[in-house]
Amino acid sequence: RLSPFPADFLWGSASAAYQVEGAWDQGGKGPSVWDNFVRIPGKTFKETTGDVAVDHYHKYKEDVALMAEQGLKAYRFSIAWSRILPEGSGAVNEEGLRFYENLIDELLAHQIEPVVTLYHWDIPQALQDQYGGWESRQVIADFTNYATLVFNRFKGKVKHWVTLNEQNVFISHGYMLATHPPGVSDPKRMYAANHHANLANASAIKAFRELGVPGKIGPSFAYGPNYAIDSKPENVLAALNAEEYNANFWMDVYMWGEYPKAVFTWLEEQGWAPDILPGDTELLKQGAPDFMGLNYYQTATNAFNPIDGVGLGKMNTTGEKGTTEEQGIPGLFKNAANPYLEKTNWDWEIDPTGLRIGLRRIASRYRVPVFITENGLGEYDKLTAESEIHDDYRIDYLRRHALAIQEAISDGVEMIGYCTWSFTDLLSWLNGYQKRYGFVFVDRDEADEKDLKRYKKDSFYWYKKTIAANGAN
Ligand code: BGP
Repeated sequence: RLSPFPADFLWGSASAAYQVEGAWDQGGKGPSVWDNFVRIPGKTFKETTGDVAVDHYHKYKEDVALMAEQGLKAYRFSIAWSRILPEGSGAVNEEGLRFYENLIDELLAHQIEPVVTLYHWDIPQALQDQYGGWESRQVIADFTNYATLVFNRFKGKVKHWVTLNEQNVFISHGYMLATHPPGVSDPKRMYAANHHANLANASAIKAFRELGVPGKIGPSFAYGPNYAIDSKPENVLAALNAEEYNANFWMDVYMWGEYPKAVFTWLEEQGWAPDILPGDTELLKQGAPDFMGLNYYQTATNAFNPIDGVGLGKMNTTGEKGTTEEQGIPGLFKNAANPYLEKTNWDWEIDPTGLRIGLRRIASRYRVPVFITENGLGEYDKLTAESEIHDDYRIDYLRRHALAIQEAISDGVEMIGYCTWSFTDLLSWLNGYQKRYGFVFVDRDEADEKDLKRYKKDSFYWYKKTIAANGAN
């Protein structure tokens, strides 16, 4: 029998500053690494930028009114570090703080809980130029100071805080796949930057506790639970390797302050291990989060990969089905298509049961409450002549994932809430504006901002009913 959702379950939706705000050079904001990266030819789909995005910076009241109409309980958004500290540290831009204060007050006036992400990939360009951003230990102090400023300003108003969004994604894409800023491919640099991000995360959580900020704090991790392609022992081992390298490698550090031994030994053998200085482990151990934020989109299915097997492969960023390349770590594992799962046009496998499996694994490994901070379906949507959007595929996707959460709750997993990705349509980092996720359609495409008018999709009304009933219908 299914247990009901808790009475205070946070039915929410999420976004990130760079993907919605626009106003990239307005209101005293300094440039972030993304503002620069999108200007390098060939880096994003059709050279799309977030310069204007969906202009949430100017239209936030209209967007909050739509959230209120839907009955949303929580809205997760990120603060752009360089809107608050244009140089990354030092002089504070009061106008930037006021923008977020206005947004938070507007949400609270409509009984919507603000869930604040401190970092969703947009480190100030000034810090990248000064000392190489995440590659320098200086980032730990600068991130902590920025976090402290924000904690002090918004404490009491914000109850749930997210430190870093998808450290595993911004680090691996930034320093290995070279598809995110700074766009390099160098494992030694990657693991150093990653170690500093771990320390910055722990240091911000420590500061949060020392300041006595009321509420809960944790990172949001991009979790894709791993399956073996079949029961051949070499393939089962490959899936175990993948889970260890792609998930435990990050979440063990968040929770326990230590890297998994097998991975760290491998890093040492490769000559890629980060320098762990005296005091690092103590700091990491002081940064255990109150909850694990999980962004769940899909599972990964794995198979044996020989030592001369596949390495990095290209992603599908065009929406042409079947263009994702095989990839893996030679000698450890590779990804394989799961014959039981359907795929989106961007080759993302649809797997609601995988969410239940992932929630069970995380709850039993770490014994912390879980907050799903992202989950959703990126697809082409069509505005009809009657100004409607019939996204029944998205309703089906979300309904099945909400049900998987309810099943996990019934299994005993402690859940804080569920934020869908996303509330309005927004910029998909590498896929432009044609890959849409929102409940609210925004009329724009890659080249043309059009009028940025908002239209409610069918899924908007479905989620409204689901929230009102406190459960999927
Ligand atoms: C997550 C990010 C989001 C969002 C989402 C969808 O990794 O945290 O910012 O973009 O994925 O991804 P995409 O836009 O690539 O489809």
